[in-house]
Amino acid sequence: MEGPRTVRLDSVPSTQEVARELPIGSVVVTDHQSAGRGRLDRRWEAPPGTALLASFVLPRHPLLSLAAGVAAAEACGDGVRLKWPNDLMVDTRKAGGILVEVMQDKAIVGIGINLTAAPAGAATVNQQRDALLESLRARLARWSVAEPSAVLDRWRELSVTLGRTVRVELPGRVLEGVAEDIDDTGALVVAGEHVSAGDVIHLR
Ligand code: BT5
Repeated sequence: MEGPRTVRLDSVPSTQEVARELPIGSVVVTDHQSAGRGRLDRRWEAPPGTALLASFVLPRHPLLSLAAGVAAAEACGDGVRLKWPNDLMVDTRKAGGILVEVMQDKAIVGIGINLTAAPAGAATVNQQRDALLESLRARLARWSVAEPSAVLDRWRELSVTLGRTVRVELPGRVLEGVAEDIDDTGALVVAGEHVSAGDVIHLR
């Protein structure tokens, strides 16, 4: 079996599909995606050469999405915080996102971070792409095998969601209340209810 690889591509529909074929420890990075994906069939848009666009092949971990958020926020550095479940935020604006796709024997962690351009209303992170890639690689290697309790504690420290009044769209209804905590599974606790998937809107 071949060892981990670093694959650099000028352009690709999405780095996620390339990464699926590679062993744990590999990374796929590109200048441009023609069909970059977010969660739930949403699009991830970045003009060529303006963003870090990478997919990391990692071992599975029960809190991988939060662990990847922690790794990415730390790699981005000062002022970059986390909005549940895993948006990278600069103040109130989104600077990056994370898409975790779990396979039988590994997981693909896709990370997009705006560097020199961002869509209207979004933010950029002031970092060099290659330096950020290396720092991300190191932090992901550490956090993807960390104790779940350590991931949860660090996520809480980096969160801009906890303590806020939020709105969550659930199937068939809307829940509003204070985001009190995340539970052991990574679900957001809003007014006593545990929300395991979805999008939150920070109110006020
Ligand atoms: C995410 O989805 O935030 C996960 C994004 C993951 C992108 C990486 S890039 C490398 C790898 N290969 C891929 O194909 N994907 C991964 P979600 O939480 O669903 O947010 C998507 C929403 O963010 C969109 O519907 C837009 O509203 C917004 N958006 C799109 N592009 C953006 C950008 N460059 N900056 C900020 N917001 C953006």
